[in-house]
Order: sequence, then C-alpha cells, then structure tokens
Amino acid sequence: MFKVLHLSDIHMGSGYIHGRLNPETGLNTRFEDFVQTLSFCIDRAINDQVDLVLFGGDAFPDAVPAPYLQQAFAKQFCRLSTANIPTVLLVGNHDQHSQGEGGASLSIYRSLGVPNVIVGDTLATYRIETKSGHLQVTTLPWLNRSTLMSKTETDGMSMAQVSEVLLDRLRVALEGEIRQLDPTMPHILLGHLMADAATFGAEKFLAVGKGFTVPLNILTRDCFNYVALGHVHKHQVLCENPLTIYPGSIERVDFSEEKELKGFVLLEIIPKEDENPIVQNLSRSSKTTDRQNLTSQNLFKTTYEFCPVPARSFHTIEINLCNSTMPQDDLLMAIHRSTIQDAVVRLIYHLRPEQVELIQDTSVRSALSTAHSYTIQSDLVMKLSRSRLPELGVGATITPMEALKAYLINREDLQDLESSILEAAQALMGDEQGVMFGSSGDPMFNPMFGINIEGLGNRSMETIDFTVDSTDVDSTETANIQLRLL
Ligand SMILES: [Mn+2]
Repeated sequence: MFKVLHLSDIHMGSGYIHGRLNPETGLNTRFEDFVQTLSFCIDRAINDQVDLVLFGGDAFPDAVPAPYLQQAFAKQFCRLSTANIPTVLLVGNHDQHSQGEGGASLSIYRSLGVPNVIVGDTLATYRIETKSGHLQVTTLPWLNRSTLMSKTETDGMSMAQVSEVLLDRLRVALEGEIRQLDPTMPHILLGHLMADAATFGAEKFLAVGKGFTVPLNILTRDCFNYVALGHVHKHQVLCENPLTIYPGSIERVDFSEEKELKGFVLLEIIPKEDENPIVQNLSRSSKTTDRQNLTSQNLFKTTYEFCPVPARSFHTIEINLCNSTMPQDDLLMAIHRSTIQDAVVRLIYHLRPEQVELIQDTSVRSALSTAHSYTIQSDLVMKLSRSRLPELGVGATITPMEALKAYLINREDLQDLESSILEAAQALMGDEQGVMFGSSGDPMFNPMFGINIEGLGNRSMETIDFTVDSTDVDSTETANIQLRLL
C-alpha cells in the first residue's frame, strides 16, 4: 500500500492586507498563518509516514519571492527531505517567469540537489522509489504558449486556434509519456491547470487570455491511478475513476474563499492482488499480450480522504439598517451574534444619511476588537423622491398608458411631444400587448417602462441604493481577485 499526501496552492506571502504586524516578530500575521498551516500539512506527512508528497503548484505570489519567504518554504519542505519522504514540487503559473519556461522560484531545489525533491517544470515522467515500492509520477506544469509552440508557429492565429493546437500537442506529448509506463506500478498525473469541469466563480473570465482550459477527458485516462491537480483554490473532486482532485489552497487568500473548506488530500493506493487472485496471476504473467492489456488501474485501487486544516476563518457581516429605529443597537447586535473571534472580519452596513450620526464608530470598533483584523464599510442609501409620481405609490397598480401619462405630466420638456408619444405608445401597445403581457405572465412587470411596481411595493420606504448592487460588486471583485491569484 502506498500513502500519498497531496496539497496545492500555498501562495505564501499573499493576503497581507488581512493581517497585522506581529510586534514580537516584526512579521505580518498572515505570513505566520500560512507558515503554520503549511507546517500542519508537513507534520501530517511525517507523522503518518507517507510514501510521497505531491505539491500541485503556486508556492508564492510570484516567481521572485523575498528571501524570507523562500526560507520559510524551504524550511518546511526540507523536513520531508530529512524524513526521507520523496516530494514532487510542481511549477504553477505563479512560479514561472512570465516569459519562457522553468520554475524560477522552485528550480533552486534541483540546482542544490536537495535529496528526495523533484521539481516538475516540464512534462516528464519520474519513477520514484518509496519505502513501499516504486511509483510513477508524470508532471504537467502550467502550460503557456511557449511551452509547446514557438512564436512563429502561433503568428496570425487567434487565441482559440492556439488553444486547439496546444491541446493537440498536449494529447500527443501525454500519450508519449503514457506509452513508457510500467503498468505494474501505480501511476499518478500531477498537473497545474484549469480543467474544463472545474466549478469556480470566475471561470468565464479566466478562459480569456489566461492560459487555456484543459478538457477533463485528456486527463482522466485509465492508465492513471490518481490525477492530482493544482490551480483552482476551491477543493473539488472532478472524477471518481480515476480519482481526479483539486485539494484547493491551504489558506484563504481573500474573501472569495470565505466559505470554502481548506485542506489537503491523503490517498491510499492499494494493490488489488491482495483481494483478487486472478489479477495477481495476470500481473505476474510473462506473456506480452497479457501485460499489454494491463493498465495500472487493473492492479491498484485508490481511496482518498480530504483532511481539513486549521486555516484562519474569514467572516462577512452584512446588515441593512435603513429601516432600523436604533441602528447602533442593531449593528452591535449583529456583531455580537457573529463568530468573529480571531477571524478576518468584513463589516458592511447600509444606512440612510440621516442615520449616520446615530452610529458611534468607537463602539463598533470596540465590538470588533476580538477579530484578528477587520474592515468597516458603510454604504449610504439615498432616499429617492417619488412625489412627482404619486400614482406609483406603494401597492398601486396602474396600466402602462397611465404610467406613461403620469411620467409625461412631470416632464415639461416633453410637453410638445406628449400627444405624439401617447399616440405612438398606443399603437405599440396595440401591436405588442399580446406578446408583452400575455406571455410574461406577470402583469405587474412592464418591460416597456422598466418599472417594477411590485418591487416597490415590497419596500416600506422607497429607496434607491446608489451603491452598485452588492452581488455585482462581489462577482466582479471575485473575478478580479481570482484572475490575479490562479
Ligand atoms: Mn495557479
């Protein structure tokens, strides 16, 4: 039996904005968090005496990390080397120079000849000797155009064409690796890539100009006992056979990862011959035809366990105080009801301008003081005067023509055109009425005027939020953050 620990996306040195200076060490507390969590993973590998550790790429925010980051990373992985646990360090997009190839921040381990450490910066297969026998690992680092193609080849091609050619070359190159495999020993593919089946908030943004997406069926070949992935920060199992897993990042880099469980994956690869004597005979057969029909999946079974790590929690408290008569009390209550102890907290509250003086900043800050760090964002919700359109009051229902008339009465500048507009509207309504109201099934919503009367009725006070809709902010923010991170 082989035991393998798979972790990925460490990004040590990221997210300092959510930390604070530790006066005792002079270091950012988020750096210390990342080191602690990485150390937790390495402890587990050593305590469980695993046969192999796979790192799925993205060690640092970029390819030229500060020496103290390099040192902290090296200190942890050297513990594995000392414990005689072979380790494969795969090169992610953050570990590469933006031009050319080569794991800039990780290749030092190969240059120094650190025992038991393999740096995966090219597509290659390694036969690794472990205390439980031999394993094969094919490394597939982050691919960019220059990895598989020269500039002249890509001249004049669209991004889509380049991706297609790259994928064709990847298929061929991977096939070349697979043909050299020995089916009697387990085989793992370790890749840093964006798989097309990965669920992830900003995948549509990532598909444009940021590397390319690899179809899952290129990876999930039956010659693999496990497909170990890196790049996507959200833990997910993409395929059961062969097991294909993103363990995700080990620490939260920002609020886009607030709700994600963080951890690593522990695998067990078990020879089936222990349970199946037919396979046992087959694996020992010297007949070429028998051996050709073998894949390592016939011979080994893989099981996994996702192991959560004590990553620092992130917590958003969002509250709308517009209708509150005691906004300060309600705000403090919302904070007290939340689990903020030692967490990175983001407080967002919405209130009307006239409520601003009812909020005491010092009390709010004191209520947040048990958090590890916090930010406060107050959004002013402006009151919209609708007095010129009393017909559109709460619960009112008017026909589209009445709504248009009410609108025109209040638009003096359109007075001359009033009759023409009404006439044209009447004609349109005559043509479109069946389509617009008959099919929508929602007589309260009239797309022609863009006024959702029902929506207004739901609010006890007519307000308009001048801040951008918060869900939009979240998705754009998340997309931007993810573009930067992955
Ligand atoms: Mn990445």
